[in-house]
Amino acid sequence: MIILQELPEAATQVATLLAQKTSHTPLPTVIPDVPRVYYQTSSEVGHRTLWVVCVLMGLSSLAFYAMAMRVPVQKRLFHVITALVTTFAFLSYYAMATGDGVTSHPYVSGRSKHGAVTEIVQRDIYWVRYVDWSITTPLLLLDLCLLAGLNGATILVTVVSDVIMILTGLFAAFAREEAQGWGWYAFACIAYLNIVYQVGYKGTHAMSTRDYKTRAFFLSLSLFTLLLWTAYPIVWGIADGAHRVTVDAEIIAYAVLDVLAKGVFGFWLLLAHDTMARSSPNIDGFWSHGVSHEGALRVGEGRTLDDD
Ligand code: RET
Repeated sequence: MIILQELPEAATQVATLLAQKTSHTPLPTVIPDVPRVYYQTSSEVGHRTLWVVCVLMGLSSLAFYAMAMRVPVQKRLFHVITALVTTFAFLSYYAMATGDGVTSHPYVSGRSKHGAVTEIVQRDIYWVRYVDWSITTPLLLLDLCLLAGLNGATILVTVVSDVIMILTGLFAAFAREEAQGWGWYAFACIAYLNIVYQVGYKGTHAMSTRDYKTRAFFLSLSLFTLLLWTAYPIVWGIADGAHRVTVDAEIIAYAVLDVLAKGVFGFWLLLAHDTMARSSPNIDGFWSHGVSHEGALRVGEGRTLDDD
């Protein structure tokens, strides 16, 4: 923590000097209480961590695109979704490593006996994480939902809950009052519980008719996801919520979780998926062949709208 402003002391010195010069009209000796401002920011350790994860996400993306090219387009859905996840993570880590996507947000860290604010801390918030999560977590959930064979209605509810979770998490991070922030946090946790219910409960149910190998795979991958995802609100609560750990510690904690939740998750899903290639879904239609132009009537080819 760096003390940047020693305003009360400076103000005292200025007042004393001025009082010495103007003997006829002495200045009032009451000095307003100016809160001290401290800054919580990352150091070299955090900076290096961000670069390491940026490189890992970039390499994972290349590996996932290469794996996608080795299978026919009909079998590429999981590869494309997973490669997009790490691509977005690569971009967001690049932003953070180069000093973008971050802003300093104040919170009150000290009050006098009478309740006046005496200390303010300006802590770095990496808002680009929330942009990343609002795109990548729905894609990760889509991987799990498609694997479980969940229906469209359940997938929509899951994805919307996820977006609500991330947006309310963002509002929590930028809350003006502590109580308001924890209120947003509570909404995010409710949305998260709904995701666990939709994917965990309904997903397991939808899986009951599938073969043993696919069922065991879904169960272990979703358990792995559940454990990792549950760690995010815990880290958030300790770091952004209660401000109990440094910005570097927060960066490292999210770095480990992100590598596991995106990189390791992706390799696990795609490698297992490739070994189960015969039982994995074959997606034809628009995904593999695009829009069919056969029999389509085009305005401007032979007839015009004026002919009608
Ligand atoms: C927040 C804070 C508010 C409460 C909750 C949260 C949950 C976040 C989750 C994030 C998952 C991120 C992943 C990223 C992958 O790289 C927004 C931290 C519940 C579950 C999987």
